[in-house]
Amino acid sequence: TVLEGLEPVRKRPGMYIGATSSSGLHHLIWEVVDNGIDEAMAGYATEITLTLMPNSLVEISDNGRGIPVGIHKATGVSALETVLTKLHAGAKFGEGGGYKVSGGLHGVGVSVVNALSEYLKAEVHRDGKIWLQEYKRGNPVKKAKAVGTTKKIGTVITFKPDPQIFTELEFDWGKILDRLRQQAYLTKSITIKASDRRPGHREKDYK
Ligand code: 0RA
Repeated sequence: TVLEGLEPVRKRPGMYIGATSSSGLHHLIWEVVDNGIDEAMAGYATEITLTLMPNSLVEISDNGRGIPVGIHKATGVSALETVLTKLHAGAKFGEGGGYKVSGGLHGVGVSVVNALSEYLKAEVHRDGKIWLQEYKRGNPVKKAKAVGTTKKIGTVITFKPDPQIFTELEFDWGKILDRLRQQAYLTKSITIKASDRRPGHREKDYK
């Protein structure tokens, strides 16, 4: 697998997400949701939740396998940090170094979301532990560390798109619901729960 840093993404965001307008902004959401959909198609995730919060903060969780947290052979850092800080050529890798081809047709990877986020937090529930790592503009603030125990399994990604990159920072609830409705329809085994916690609070579930 070819691994590259995130500088090219911040230099030429349009090459990875098409645009830095509203369209590109929403691409960040599609990318993370598509990873949850991949986990559903692989037979693991059954639920994806999306929460829009004030200040363009978005939280997307899935109950898939959780991004692997073990040390990744090729990089010497956790697989979690590798997944979030390296561009990969369309392949997903697990703890063992094996990889699977992403089910997503045009997924560029969550590392692109990280590169284009002023702030991103990854929380992984795996093997009874909660793992946490935060990033600023794609750079880890610290190493990933276990911060507690859990009975759940899955991934929670919270991010804030970078105003240095995007010309539009307001997420469009209607546009998001359209996409989530389609994804839920195409992926029979998934339930998608969406919540808008910006002023005027609204919610929608797709089964
Ligand atoms: C790399 C490898 C595996 C899963 C994932 C990444 C993964 C990424 C995301 C992003 C959001 N949710 C996610 N869930 C999983 C395979 C895991 C394994 O082999 O155990």
